[in-house]
Amino acid sequence: MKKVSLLGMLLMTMTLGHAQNLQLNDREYFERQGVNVLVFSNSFNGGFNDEKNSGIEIIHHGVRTVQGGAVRLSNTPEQWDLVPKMTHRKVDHKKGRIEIGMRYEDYDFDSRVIVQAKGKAVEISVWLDKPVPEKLVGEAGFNLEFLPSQYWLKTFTVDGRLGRLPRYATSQTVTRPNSEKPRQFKGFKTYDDRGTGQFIDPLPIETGHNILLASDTPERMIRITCEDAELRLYDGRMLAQNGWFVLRSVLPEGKTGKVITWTVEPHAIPDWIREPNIGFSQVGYQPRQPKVAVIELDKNDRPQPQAMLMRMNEDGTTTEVFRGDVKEWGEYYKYNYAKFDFSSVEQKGVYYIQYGDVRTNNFLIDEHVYDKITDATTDVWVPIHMNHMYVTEGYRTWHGEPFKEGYLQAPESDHFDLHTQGPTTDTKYKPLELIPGLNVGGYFDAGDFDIETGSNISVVHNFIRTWELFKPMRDETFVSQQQRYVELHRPDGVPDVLQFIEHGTLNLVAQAEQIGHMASTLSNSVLDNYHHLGDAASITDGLHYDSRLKPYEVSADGKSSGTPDDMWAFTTRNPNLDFRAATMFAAASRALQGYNDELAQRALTQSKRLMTEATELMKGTPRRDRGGRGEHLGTNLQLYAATHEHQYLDNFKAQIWTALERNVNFNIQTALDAIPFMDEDYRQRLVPYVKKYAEYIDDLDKQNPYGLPIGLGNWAGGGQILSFGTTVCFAHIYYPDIIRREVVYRVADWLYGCHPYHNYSFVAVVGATRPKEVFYGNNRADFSFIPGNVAPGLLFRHPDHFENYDDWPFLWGQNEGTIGGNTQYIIFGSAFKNIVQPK
Ligand SMILES: [Ca+2]
Ligand SMILES: [Ca+2]
Ligand SMILES: [Ca+2]
Repeated sequence: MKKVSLLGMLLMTMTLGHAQNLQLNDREYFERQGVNVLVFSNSFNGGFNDEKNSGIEIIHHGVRTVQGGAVRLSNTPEQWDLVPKMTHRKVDHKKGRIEIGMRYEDYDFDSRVIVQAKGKAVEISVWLDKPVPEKLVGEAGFNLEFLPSQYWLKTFTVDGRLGRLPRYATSQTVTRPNSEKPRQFKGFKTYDDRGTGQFIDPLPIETGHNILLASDTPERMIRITCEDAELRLYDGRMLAQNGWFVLRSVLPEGKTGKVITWTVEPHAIPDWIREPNIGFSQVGYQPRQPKVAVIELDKNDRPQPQAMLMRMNEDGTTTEVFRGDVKEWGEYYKYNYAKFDFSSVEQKGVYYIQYGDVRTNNFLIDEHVYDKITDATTDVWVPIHMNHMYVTEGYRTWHGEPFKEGYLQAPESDHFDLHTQGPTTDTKYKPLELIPGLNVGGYFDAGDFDIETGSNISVVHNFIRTWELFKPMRDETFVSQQQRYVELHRPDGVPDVLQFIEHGTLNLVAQAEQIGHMASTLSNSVLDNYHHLGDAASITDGLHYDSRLKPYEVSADGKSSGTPDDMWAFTTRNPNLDFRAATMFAAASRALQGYNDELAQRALTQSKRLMTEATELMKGTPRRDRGGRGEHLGTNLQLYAATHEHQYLDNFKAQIWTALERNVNFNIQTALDAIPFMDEDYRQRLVPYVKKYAEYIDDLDKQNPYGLPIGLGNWAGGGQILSFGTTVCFAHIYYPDIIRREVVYRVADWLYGCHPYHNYSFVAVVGATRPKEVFYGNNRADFSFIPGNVAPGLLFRHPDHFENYDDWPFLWGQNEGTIGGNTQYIIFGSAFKNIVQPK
């Protein structure tokens, strides 16, 4: 043992003791081993209001289990309850404290919160310069929210009384007059009070001054004490399935200065080190592909020098078949990364990785591991999202036929799903008049049930592209437009992709014919049915709304009701959208020719009309405002493909090279898409740009250990990675010498488990050993998934945390599958299989 002087030992002990206290670090959060306390590193965002991603947050032994710490206006805030605007954030490294200013514009109400490290705890104090406004007395309080899936079934004590947090919400509520309810976002209402004039307010589970949560579980244990106010513990799931456990103290009436002080001490397991996350493809590997596991390590961890690949034999024994060095890659945000390359193992079989004490799931090495990667998406996810149809599978009905009463002309309005209508309707219909014929075809947008026209246009394009490039003849779905009936796993003699093109086109053509142009969306008219969880057919009552009837009254003939639940068509004209629809209709008419000639003809008619009208409407609009960068390049190409009229190809040729000069990454996909229509000269002229793209790909290897464009936005970057993957596949198909085959595998590795946070596959089912188990689909309240869904993936939380919950489905930015994204996955998967499948 190395000799250490007494002074040295003393210094070491002091540093150690020091390290056990919470310190305000360079990334502006409080830190000790196992505990991070973030103070508005992520602030509330106006888009979808309370996204459960903001305020004071705690990352506890690697999991973000606490968020929402802020002054709030209700016991258990819902998504559309008002959120405070952050007015200032002062970080004082000297004093080890962070101050936040918060403002509620609607109530002219300001407050400040100061968070200060005090040993192993933080002190959170609320300061008021003016007393709580009269309207908010008894309502405004300081709240902190705890992730239900990490706290349910855990024990707690409040002032010495024991309890256990419930798996399901069953606490008590009261009703109060609507007049007492603080205003919700833009005056919308999340609830239908059924004519009672009352809203529901949860009662606390417990109240007291000293609470220890998760007293049975050291990694979740937190003690909160408050002397100057009562702590009240609520269950937010009483009002909304995505609610959290909430601890709050109501702000006192008539007081200013420091009005509430909490001491919050998250327990830290001594010398805690996060278990290594060994990223690898849960779908498996082909024998001759690169096989590199990326190992994510706690910054206090030291990499093992070597890892092993173990083979599982058919007699129940295991054999070490390979032992290789673990190579350090370096630091990426809060963790260190290392790689274990076992590409040399090519023998087919069942394997797992042994890294120190960690043994991974097993996985296959086999030529056929990728054969089925798109089947769950095309056979299950897509048909379940077919709107205006009854959808069944075996003994289970996924949903009845939704929106039988059709769609009403939206009046001038703002909307909760980011749409607006107005100032005019741009149609012949009066506000709230029925627009006939729109309840046909189309796809649910995502975890919600609207028809987002822009997405539906992309979806039809994606299906057409899949059809024309790869001609998938797979037939596993019965679709009857006449019966409005879909049955999964029942072949009907028609390739499913053709039926998907038809289904999307039916709704979009109906929009063009009935409205005269494209609607921006067909969506819910009231917020209280927008957050619907359950059978899509029960969102509305299926009866036409008649304002002459009283709410909830049904007419004598049983055909109409006084309940204003009918969906609305948002019809403000957007020539860009019309232009996009026109190109899609041209392509659809080509794809549907010989299958549904009548629909093909209708699509072509609308294509020509909308093209002429949109061009006319856009005259005088600067080019840059006409649908964004590169939009017209793609449009001209699609128009040429659809019509073979040379003017479109000439337009494309006139623009492509300047576009590539301006931005290779953005325009390379469109340039590649043109290759089938161009000559060898074009292919050659593209070479330098493809080389430039290859340099960009090489550079990604230096930026992160996964060698991929990882998004840091408020919606995780899965779409960006899929589109990168698709481009790489096409570039490899046309330029195999420049874009190497191994790059093609990176995206598959990432999707199927080689990524930060955990190593589960982001695609529900698909032959992976350990796919994710919960997604933000329309069955999210069941903590379940719809097979074939692709999660957006790793959500970045500032300043350094990637996250993908697999026990809590409700954060859309990491777990929602969209119809646009999932059909993009079908293209990526088809192109990828085309390259790697044994011919
Ligand atoms: Ca939507
Ligand atoms: Ca079929
Ligand atoms: Ca209705």
